[in-house]
Amino acid sequence: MLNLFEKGKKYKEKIAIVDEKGAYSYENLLEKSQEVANSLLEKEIDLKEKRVAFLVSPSFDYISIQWGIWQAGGIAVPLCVSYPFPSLQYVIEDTQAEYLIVAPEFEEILSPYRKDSSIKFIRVQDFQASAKRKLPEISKDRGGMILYTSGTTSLPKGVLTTHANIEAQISTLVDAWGWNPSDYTLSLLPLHHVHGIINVNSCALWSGATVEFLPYFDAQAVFEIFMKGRVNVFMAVPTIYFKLIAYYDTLSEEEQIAITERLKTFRLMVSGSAALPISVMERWHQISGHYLLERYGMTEIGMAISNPYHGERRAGHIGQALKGVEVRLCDEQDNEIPLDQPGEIQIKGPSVFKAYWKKAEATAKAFTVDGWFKTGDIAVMEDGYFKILGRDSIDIIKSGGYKISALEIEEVLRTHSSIKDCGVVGIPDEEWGEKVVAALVTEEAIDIEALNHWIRGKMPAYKIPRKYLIVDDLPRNTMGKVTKNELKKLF
Ligand code: MCA
Ligand code: AMP
Repeated sequence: MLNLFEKGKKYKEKIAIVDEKGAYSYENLLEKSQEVANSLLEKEIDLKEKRVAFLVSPSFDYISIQWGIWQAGGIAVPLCVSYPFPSLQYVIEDTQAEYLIVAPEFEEILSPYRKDSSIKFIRVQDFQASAKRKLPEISKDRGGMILYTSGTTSLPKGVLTTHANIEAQISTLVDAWGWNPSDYTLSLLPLHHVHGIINVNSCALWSGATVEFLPYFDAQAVFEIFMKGRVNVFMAVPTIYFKLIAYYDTLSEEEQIAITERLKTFRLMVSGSAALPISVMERWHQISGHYLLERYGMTEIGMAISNPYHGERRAGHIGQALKGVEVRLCDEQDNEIPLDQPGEIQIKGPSVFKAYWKKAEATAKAFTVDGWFKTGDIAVMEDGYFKILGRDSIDIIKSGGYKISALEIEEVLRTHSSIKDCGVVGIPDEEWGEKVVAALVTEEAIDIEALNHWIRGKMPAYKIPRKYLIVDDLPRNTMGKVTKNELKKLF
């Protein structure tokens, strides 16, 4: 990761970050992150890949801490600000984090760790200015970050990327999308996922650009920031574009004209993390004059396929392989097939993650014998552009850009005393991509409001079912397995 900090030194005086508290130069960022590194190291020379979990809202502090962990030789484990305690606990304990850095607003929720002798509880406000000291030399094959992703297992898996992986993920996009020091981006995506961490923040800061934080999504606030005239690069998930369009449509003609004029001056607008509906792409083009650049990626690989920066951005398609990323399509036996036939996307290249954290079996299963990463996404190439056709597992749901495991939700629902059995599926939804819904077989009458309240204490809001259906039994095949396609039809 050293290149990120080296590049920062080039832009010392420039504004790197704007947050609720103020504006910070690259020099401020380098100083603060060195302070964080010094404090973490104390008397040690190198954190040697110890896991450092941190729960900090998107801000200058967040980036300083992330950079500080990297510079001290630790593995950064960003925690999601909207998680209830059990979800935070899972990540902290699964990574065996030895340090927990906590912003004031999250001290309460993480207070159970305050007296835990196995973890060092550090308050953000306790980082002190200190004398500069030599920071460790970190080889790029060392672990740099663990992000959690849901999948076909009931519990999320930690995706371990090395400094080299992170660097490859950033530099590929910087080149492909023309990032440069005059760019100014708005960062509003959650910072426990690749989209916000790599595509937005890290690409901008690698390039000497400015990142302005909006720590929560709000359509009105987004347009207000746009109208200040600085932002020229914007990246978001399709749900956000949907919500921006809905809000724009409520404005007066005069306000709409002013916004449209402003958006036309942007350099780049990108959509990803889930399929961009053609209707959203077309409407956004009417509003902004921009064809959204749709790209395809995954926590395990960063970005792999992208519509061109220059050239036609084709609706309903994800584009071509990015430079440095090898892409092939395969049949179920992992044999490569021609690109004009539907097959699983498989990926190779320096941006592909190292391993699922402490899950050797899952890691082995995710790769072919000759080292290709199996994405589970089915695609085909049409006239030189890849198009996603679906996924190989019905148990993976994409809602609001978040990847959600149906199995994880089912497992939690089954722990409820009134629920005998259940089945969770994603059903198509214009705004969210898919909506999580659940069919329940219950022991007794169940109060849905109370159930909702109960489940919100156990998992983040974005994972909870939006609709429940009480059924006598779940549809099953002759083997007794729940048939999820039949289940979907019930909704
Ligand atoms: C929240 N709500 C939902 C969902 N999420 N309803 C249905 N489906 C959902 N998925 C409900 C909440 O419970 C709440 O209702 C209301 O919507 C507002 O919630 P809030 O959290 O405030 O929602 P929001 O702020 O409007 O969030 C929408 C959002 C957010 C901004 C689109 O979902 C988001 O930030 N998504 C981005 C996720 C992301 O970055 N994914 C990248 C991972 P109530 O008031 O009743 O509670 S993928 C990735 O990194 C790969 C590499 C890639 O390719 O990018
Ligand atoms: P995540 O594991 O959260 O990183 O999500 C990665 C998944 O998001 C991929 O495996 C795809 O299923 C989906 N995805 C990302 N970008 C796109 C896109 N442009 N179109 C369709 N699906 C996408």
